Amino acid sequence: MSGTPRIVVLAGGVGGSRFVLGVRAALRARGIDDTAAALTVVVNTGDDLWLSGVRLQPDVDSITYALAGVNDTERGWGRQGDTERVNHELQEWGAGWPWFTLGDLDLGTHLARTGWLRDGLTPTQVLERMSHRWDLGARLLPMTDAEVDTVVVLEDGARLHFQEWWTRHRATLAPARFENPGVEAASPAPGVVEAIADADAVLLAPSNPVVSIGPIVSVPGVRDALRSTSAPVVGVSPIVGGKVVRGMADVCLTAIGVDTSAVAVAGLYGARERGGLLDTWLLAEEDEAAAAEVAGLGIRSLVRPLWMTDAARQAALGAAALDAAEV
Ligand code: FO1
Repeated sequence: MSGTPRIVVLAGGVGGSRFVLGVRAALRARGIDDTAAALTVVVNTGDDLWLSGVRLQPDVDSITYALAGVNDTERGWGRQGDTERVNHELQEWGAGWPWFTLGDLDLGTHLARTGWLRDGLTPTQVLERMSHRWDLGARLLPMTDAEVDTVVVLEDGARLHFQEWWTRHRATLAPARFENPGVEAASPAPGVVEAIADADAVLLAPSNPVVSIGPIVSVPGVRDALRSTSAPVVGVSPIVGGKVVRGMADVCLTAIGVDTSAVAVAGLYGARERGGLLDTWLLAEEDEAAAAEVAGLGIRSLVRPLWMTDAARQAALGAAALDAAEV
């Protein structure tokens, strides 16, 4: 391919940021210096919430911090070397949630964002402004400018914000279903549909299929854009050897009646030639035996190492995804 390729990645938080780092590294390795012109990341905002008067965007921030190199790689969220003075003070006031930590540096991000939202900027404009501080090497777009949070409905009908279910209860309360109130009326953020339509490759990061990729493709217009783009759509399995790589996606999959297997997640996304989302599915070497079953779904499968445990492996996976899309 001559010129700058246009790559779109759909991504959630931790798995999403590692994958985006890998794609950025793979683009650089191909001699593309201006990766920001090549790489657009459509980020899940279904995890977002208001807390203590500020707007939190956990997946947006995880990806921003990771691309900037200021993320806490141990915890997987928040800023490296952050302190918790303000959080202690909030606890003393009985404000916020006692089981949810807002780091001091991280709070600076939330305050800046909230101020700009209050000034009348849209979430897309806020994210654009936030992208100037560091050389991220990617353009970040929220999936929508609408506030579409995720609600977990339990078997007994109780309703919890996703963050309470995930962080406080560590996904131990059996969910009956997940809801994104307001998503039916939401529109994709400006630039999302255009980026997908004009892309040379669309990549689905190995993020949680239910609460990260799920909300993005639930925004009316995104699924149609994925189905109609002339770009190949390549997904990366978040399941390796029948286990989630990180996080609690298995509980989410069980709740919607999908097995925790690479084939079942491929089936959830479906083949583009049969009205679904995928042309190609990258499967882990551990799941090689499932390749024929994926092919039976109408999806081409490629077996590749999917562990993203260091920068070299992230870059190799990014390169594998670009190769799969013939970029
Ligand atoms: N995750 C936790 O497990 N505990 C926390 O106290 C916590 C605080 C937090 C603050 C800001 C932020 O952007 C993310 C935070 N996370 C925390 C991560 C987050 O709850 C989830 O991991 C993601 O939403 C899932 O993608």
